[in-house]
Amino acid sequence: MGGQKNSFLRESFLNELGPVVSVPELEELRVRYLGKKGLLTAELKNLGGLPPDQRRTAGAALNETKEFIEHALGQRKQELKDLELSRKLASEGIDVTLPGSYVPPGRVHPVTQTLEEITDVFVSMGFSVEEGPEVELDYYNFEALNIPKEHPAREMQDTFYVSKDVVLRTHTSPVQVRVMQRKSPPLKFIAPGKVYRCDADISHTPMFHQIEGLMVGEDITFSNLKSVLETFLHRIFSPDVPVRFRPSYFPFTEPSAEVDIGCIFCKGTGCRTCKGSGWIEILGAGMVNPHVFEMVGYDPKQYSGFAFGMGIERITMLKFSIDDIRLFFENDIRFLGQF
Ligand code: 2U9
Repeated sequence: MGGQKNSFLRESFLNELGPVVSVPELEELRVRYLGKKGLLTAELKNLGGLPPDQRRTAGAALNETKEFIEHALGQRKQELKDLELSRKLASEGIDVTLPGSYVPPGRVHPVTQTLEEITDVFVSMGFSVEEGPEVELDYYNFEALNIPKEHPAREMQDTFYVSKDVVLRTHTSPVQVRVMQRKSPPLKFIAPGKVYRCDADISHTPMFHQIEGLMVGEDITFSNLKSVLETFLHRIFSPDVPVRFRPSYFPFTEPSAEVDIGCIFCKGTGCRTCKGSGWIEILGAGMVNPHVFEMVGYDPKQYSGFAFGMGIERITMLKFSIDDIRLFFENDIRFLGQF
């Protein structure tokens, strides 16, 4: 009778164990057999009702069945855990032989490349680098540079006015004024940065980049200006490029000059880029106007200096043979990726 019960219990347990595929299901099964109200527990409780001679053998048999069930549960639990682990390993595994996903490398913007290259040349000649605000007082942008309110130069530069007295700087020259107000000569620095003019066509954008330079001391002459700019142009273009100075006019320099290089495309014979002249204008320059020195409190009898300015986009266009300035600001990576 007891033996039949035991083999029935084992058999029904094994039938139920067969389809168990998860640890929670296994726990349910354990409770059904070994829990407080479990099938085997109920049989154990029934032992008390048996005569003492049967109780011992039936008890021993039930305990054996209990051990059998516990062992089977433990074994299946381990199997399920192993299975879960190998599934996890398979799903989380990394195939190190797969090709990586391609991340296209970024590039330095061509205008920034030129700006850095020009800056490096001047730094190598002992110039330091100064910066200043892009939203500037009318005073620093015009007044202090010998461009008074009624001066025609104000019409030459189409300006973005923020208010009556505040403008987006039209050149980086206000940086030089601010530095001169702060420091005493000798001075030798460049001022790179963004400038703004209300102008837009194939060779003008409302924002572009300039580098201006200033050197002030007791005996600074036009010869110093010539040698610094010739050295610079030879370093940026080529050591044998011809350089020429033409007389010009700027309110903030006197005398003033425009600086040309021999056309780098036709070598001076005349082409579309140099409009047949054999020369390309690259810089403006001159000796600082004594009025500008007076405005910042320098004695023009004691100090002299030279200044120069150039547009970075224009130089970048020449270096990379680009014919439309607007390409720099469209942010088309098919264009930018070429430089
Ligand atoms: C101070 C005194 C003098 C800066 C100068 C130029 C000549 C010049 C243009 C080149 C092309 C501007 O980007 S561009 O349109 N610049 O021709 N700039 S001299 O002279 C200064 C600056 C500051 C205090």
